[in-house]
Amino acid sequence: MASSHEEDEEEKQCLASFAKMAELVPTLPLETRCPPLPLRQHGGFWLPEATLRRGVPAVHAVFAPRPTDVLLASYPKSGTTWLKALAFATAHRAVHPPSAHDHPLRRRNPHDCVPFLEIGFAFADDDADAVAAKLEELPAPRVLATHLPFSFLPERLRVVYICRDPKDALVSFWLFIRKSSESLGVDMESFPLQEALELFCEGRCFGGPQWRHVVEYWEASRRRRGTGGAGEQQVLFLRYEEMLRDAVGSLKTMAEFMGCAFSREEEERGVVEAIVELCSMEKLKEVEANRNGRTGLGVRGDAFFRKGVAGDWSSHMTPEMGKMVDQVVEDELRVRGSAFCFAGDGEPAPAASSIHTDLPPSFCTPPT
Ligand code: PAP
Repeated sequence: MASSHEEDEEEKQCLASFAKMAELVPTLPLETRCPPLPLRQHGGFWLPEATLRRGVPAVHAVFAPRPTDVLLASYPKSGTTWLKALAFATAHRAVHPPSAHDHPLRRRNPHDCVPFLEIGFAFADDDADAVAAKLEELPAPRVLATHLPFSFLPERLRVVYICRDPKDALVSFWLFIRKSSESLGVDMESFPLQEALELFCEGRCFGGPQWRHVVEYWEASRRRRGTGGAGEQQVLFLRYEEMLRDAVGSLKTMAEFMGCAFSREEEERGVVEAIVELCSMEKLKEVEANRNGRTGLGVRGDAFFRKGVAGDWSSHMTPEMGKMVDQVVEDELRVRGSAFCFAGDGEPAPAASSIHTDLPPSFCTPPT
């Protein structure tokens, strides 16, 4: 277990090393037991080799953030697809009202509406400049996504993070791999749930350790909320479970943070509810691209939409397996000295009116 001081040192060294990642990667610890990709450990996290080799350097050297960009960040299987749909529909509601029959989310997978930053750079056939040029072409405000840890991000970004119960994220990941095993070339015989659980508890999984991923963003959200000076990161920390309980309230908070709060007139017209409905599991599951299509990265569209509830881990893991995760997380958070709690920190989610940012004011024109 790394102490908090050791983790700070790791973060500093990690930042300094992004430029020479290509040389560094072959020397980093390797993990091949967690499909679908070989992982390397750097800066305290296990990330896909290609992400480290090509994705991270390009994000720092080629990607040019804009003040109006919104970056959606998450540990895998924490509600990214849902967050992408909600943020995209909110940011572009002037051009694409949620009721429009040809709304992009009625035709395309949310992952094809909101690209992953580092994954695009890591896995595209094009070179980094060509990928960056495509990002430049995205209509403003750009909504982008990442699974990178907070300490791997460039500065000056407005970040919305979504956190989920680690047990549900783990089970959702394992079922996702099982569902797409054919296209991912994964032999599930060698990846039973017990193996996934053990790797997860050692933090040796995509983006792991999950708790460290979450805590970095949570700490950033508390450090910077309402006090960020120009050029600083600002992080809105959302919880999947809270979003399930109150999707409308969460969306209003997110829109305010994104700089495109819903007007009273929009609220009265039911625009917020219409976006929530458009992005609901039921509606997204009906979309042909999400039923039978594949995303731009070749993954089955339907693999991203399963149950979408809190606590479903218990349908797949025994109570003992659940306790094992809880115990590891609790121990690790104690060693780090973090006040973070997955069950909630006793604080209600920040109300939209309590969020003060120094970021540009609303950049969306509400639909007329
Ligand atoms: P990713 O990291 O590969 O992008 P991500 O979207 O974060 O995946 O996670 C998928 C989970 O979000 C699935 O959870 P489950 O396996 O426990 O069911 C998926 O069902 C859920 N999900 C996808 N879309 C929605 C939605 N519209 N509302 C609620 N949950 C959703």
